[in-house]
Amino acid sequence: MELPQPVSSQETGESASVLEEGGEDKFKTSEDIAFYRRQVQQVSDSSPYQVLTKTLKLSETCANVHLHHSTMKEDLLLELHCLKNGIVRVKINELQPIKPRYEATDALIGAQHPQRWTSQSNKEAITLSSEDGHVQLQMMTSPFHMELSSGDESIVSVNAKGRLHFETLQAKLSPRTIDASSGQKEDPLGLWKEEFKTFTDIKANGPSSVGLDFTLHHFEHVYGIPEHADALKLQNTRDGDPYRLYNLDVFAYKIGSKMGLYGSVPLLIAHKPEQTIGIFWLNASETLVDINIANASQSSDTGPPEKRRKVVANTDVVWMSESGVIDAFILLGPSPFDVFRQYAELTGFQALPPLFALGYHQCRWNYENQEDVLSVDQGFDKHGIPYDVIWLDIEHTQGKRYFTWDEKQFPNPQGMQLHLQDKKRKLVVISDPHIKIDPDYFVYSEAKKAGYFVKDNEGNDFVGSCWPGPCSYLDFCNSEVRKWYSDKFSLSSYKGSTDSLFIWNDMNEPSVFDGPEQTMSKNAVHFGGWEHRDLHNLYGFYQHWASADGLIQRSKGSERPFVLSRSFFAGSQRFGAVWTGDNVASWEYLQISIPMLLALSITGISFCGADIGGFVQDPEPELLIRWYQAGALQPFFRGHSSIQTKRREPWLFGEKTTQIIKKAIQERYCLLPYWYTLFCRAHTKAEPVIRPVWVEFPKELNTFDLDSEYMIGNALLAHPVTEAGAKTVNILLPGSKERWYDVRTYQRFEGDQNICVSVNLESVPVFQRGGTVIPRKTEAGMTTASQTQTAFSLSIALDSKGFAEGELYIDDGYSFSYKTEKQYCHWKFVFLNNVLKARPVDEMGKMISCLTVERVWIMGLMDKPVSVTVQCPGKKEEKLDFSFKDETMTIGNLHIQVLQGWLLKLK
Ligand code: NBV
Repeated sequence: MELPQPVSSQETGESASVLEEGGEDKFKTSEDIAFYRRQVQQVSDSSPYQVLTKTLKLSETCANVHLHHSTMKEDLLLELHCLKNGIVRVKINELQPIKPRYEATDALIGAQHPQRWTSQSNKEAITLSSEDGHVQLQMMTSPFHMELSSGDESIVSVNAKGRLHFETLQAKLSPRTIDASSGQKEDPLGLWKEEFKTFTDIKANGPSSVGLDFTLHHFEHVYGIPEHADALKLQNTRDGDPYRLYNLDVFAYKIGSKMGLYGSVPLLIAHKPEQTIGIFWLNASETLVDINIANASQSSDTGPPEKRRKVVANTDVVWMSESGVIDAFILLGPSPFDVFRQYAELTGFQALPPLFALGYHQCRWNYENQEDVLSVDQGFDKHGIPYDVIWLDIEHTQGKRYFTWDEKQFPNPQGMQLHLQDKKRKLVVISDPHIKIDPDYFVYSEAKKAGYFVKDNEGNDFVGSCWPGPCSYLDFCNSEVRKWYSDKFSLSSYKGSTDSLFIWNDMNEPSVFDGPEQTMSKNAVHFGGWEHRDLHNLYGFYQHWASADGLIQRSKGSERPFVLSRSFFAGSQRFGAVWTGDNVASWEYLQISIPMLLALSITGISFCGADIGGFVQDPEPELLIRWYQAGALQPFFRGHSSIQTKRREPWLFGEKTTQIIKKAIQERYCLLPYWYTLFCRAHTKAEPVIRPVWVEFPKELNTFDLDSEYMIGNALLAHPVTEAGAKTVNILLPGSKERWYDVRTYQRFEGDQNICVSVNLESVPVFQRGGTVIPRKTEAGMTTASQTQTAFSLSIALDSKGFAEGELYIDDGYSFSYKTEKQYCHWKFVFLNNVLKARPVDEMGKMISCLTVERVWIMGLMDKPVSVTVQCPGKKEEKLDFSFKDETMTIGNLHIQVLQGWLLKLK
């Protein structure tokens, strides 16, 4: 690939190496990681830990017991919690650490709800049973390992492979760790000092890594642990190439790699036809995950013969983290949706986005000045292409000083926003975490004075190079800094901002151009004395949090924020959206966007997207078209491009391309009632907005490996075209009892078959599942706000029993009044026995809406109805005109108020 040139600006701190594609040798491989080498080297046949049975204590909330290391003579404290919602928490810390070890509890929300254990013990084992009788935990005492079962099924073993590893903190340079007599190079195990390229990591606390293995019984399909540019189904790492969770700025990252990218969610989901479970490893330091999927002959099941026959495979998962404690949550499912809910009850539900954020976003590094912004805005109007938000990247600031404007290029930012506001459009601007060292820059001077920057290991402000040159980095891990940063978004502080300006947090891994692996040195120090190594993966999470809070406070708590963050951790879903960073304009990156977004979606982060068109390099028109079509079917829908690329607003590639892109965007806008309803379900029920096909068809083995197609909610199956020159696409329509309908032609297909459909440049294969009702808008409009008065349509796809159901959620689209005043309506539509009924999902919603349903079409009607009538409350039954063709009936000109109990009867 051709290397893009660095941006030319003398002031900035960028270097050519920042923009090297793949830039792989900048980053570590597992062999470069000392704690990984140590843990792998120490693998032995059996665990050195034993349970000290006599120390067992049961309390209201947990069971505690000591684990004794037979050679090191050190004791650990094991805490076991059984939470009411089907979660078992396994916590291991030092019994008496010489100083506290970091716990990533900010990722969690609220109180857990423990239940009591009862116990039985003998010399060999302690058996714990949960109060409700659903969970048993058998703890073998020597060597220590545990079997977790629910009912009669053994589900997970813990430490069965003896990989419990806990490096207890020691006083500096204890003789145990430096063996001077070995004659080897100083500290070969990287205990107190680790070198990588030109960087030396001096470890103030010495070795502190932790690790533990989990055997997942009879599971051979595992997913999750984003972010990796790889297949959805996790691969065996027997080759010594573990999945890495370490947030890094990787420009034009390599596909098919297990290296760490911008964010991390340490949640792994295992699935088999009968059950889905999750392991959530709550640790914010660098983490490596080894996966060993053993095939049938390798798996050793010692259970009774009838169970042994059922063995397919076991998957061993070893989690290893550089510091902190062991805090693992085993989510017992049993369904995929149970796992999603269990995880959300720990880390929070997806924030409900303002409606505009589900529209189309137009971004570029950079829109040069306000004329440029206004002419792009006008371009959308001129071509009749809907869009909601235009974005400004780093160049809009005065020398990369966030919260300021380049006054030459943007002399009237408020005027520009008011102009956009008139058209009901928004502006998003970037705000990165690095702060230019400049005593005349108010953000710098205030933070400097208050001591709000991360420190280096000598107690000075940490200094690293980034876009503005030498910078210090805000210590978002300190709640006081977050509060202060949030205040920076107030209209009085942020000059030139208005309440239609929203935020983008980039470079928050954090990216430090001259740091090891282009990030912050692990021995930098945060508030509370924590080393950066302890919480690295949480840094971006904290900035995202502070920005979202800032926008909420700006509106005095009344309006929903929109903040996009590049870096993330477990729980980031509470603050807004994330995207997959610096992808490339090639077909492979379009393809990989699907599994990447699915992995995020099943690990709680529903609001996610990938740069449409590819950030780096120039897409040919066909790729751009296909990317728009795919992006319109993904949750966060933003076109974005790097400063080195050619301009690519949708109308720059000729009339045909413009029209096809316009159609894709318009279709997205028409489908927004469905997307918004799905976001409501993600917000309240933790259902991923887009989801792998196996989530909807958990028993269908042929769905378990699918990366090219996915479900949008439970009703739509999308298979975007992601191959150059495609003339046909092979699609799996799952489910032997299912029916599927092509959303454009209404053609019906039976499930459980592979079909080959012909495609042209305009085709986007999407199928509606029989048994569902999808709400749509009858017109796309030019913005989401312009749709407020637009009528709905309902597309009803019947299953083989002539049944269908679906929902519609609406609220004002921007405030919290859906929560504080129940200003929403949530309706359900059920078609049964030739009658379509509308009724509220719950009676709590108070919103009054006069919006109407204009059009209903029913697919899969075997016979043409003789007549159709509608009955609205307080009105006489009315006969309706309809048309019927190829099993599909269409009723237009309905004008029924959508939100009142009405009946549509077919005879
Ligand atoms: O701020 C400039 C870019 C931004 O456009 C992109 O989306 C981010 O992922 N940013 C990275 C920094 C420079 C990347 C080379």
